[in-house]
Amino acid sequence: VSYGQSSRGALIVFEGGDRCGKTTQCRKLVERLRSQGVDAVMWRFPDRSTSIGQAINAYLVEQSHMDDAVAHLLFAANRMEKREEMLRLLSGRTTLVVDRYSYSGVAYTAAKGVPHLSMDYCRAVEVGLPAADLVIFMDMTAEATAARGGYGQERYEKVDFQQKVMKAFEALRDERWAVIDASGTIDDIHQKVAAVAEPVVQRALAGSALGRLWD
Ligand code: 2DT
Repeated sequence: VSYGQSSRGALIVFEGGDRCGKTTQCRKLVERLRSQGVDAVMWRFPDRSTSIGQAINAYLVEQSHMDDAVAHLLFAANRMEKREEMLRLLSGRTTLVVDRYSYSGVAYTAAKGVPHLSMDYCRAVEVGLPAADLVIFMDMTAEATAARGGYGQERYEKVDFQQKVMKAFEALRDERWAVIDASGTIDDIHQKVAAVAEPVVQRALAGSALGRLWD
């Protein structure tokens, strides 16, 4: 496992509000990369299959109540428990296309506005994880998503909360983010995704250094 410069897979993360089409775009990107001979797999966070993930699932479907700090730490722990496997895959030249990551972790908790869960605190517990080479942010207003008939039954799927999440995501943006208008057709969005993702995959395979959160 190395953050140094050797041929490796890319870590590509999709972020955005609920129901913006992230999952569809993750799948299509993985298919496209594979058809080009790139070894790529799709992951998602939270990973609801682990025991921590099951606790998170119960929280999201409102079958359980948790202190906000505990929920935050569980989401982070759910990534930490996958850290070694992520690094192993990346160093084995597998590109990971991930549906949500630490950026959601920070944005959703920070959006709650709990004074002791500041943005800095939220970020701190993610330290030790690899940074995404590229964050593809699927941009869509909370109102537009709701108008799509988007929201389901889960804890955070409410317009006023989603608006706060969008603000928190804005504060996290840096030069590794590509903001893509999520209101187009699936194919149009896919073309835009491919245009930003493919060069990043090639740079990783050529040996670009893997970053760390939040350098
Ligand atoms: P989906 O499975 O539909 O993407 O919804 N979340 C996610 C957090 O609050 N913190 C996190 O670290 C992550 C990864 C976003 C999962 C919901 O969980 C929220 C929506």
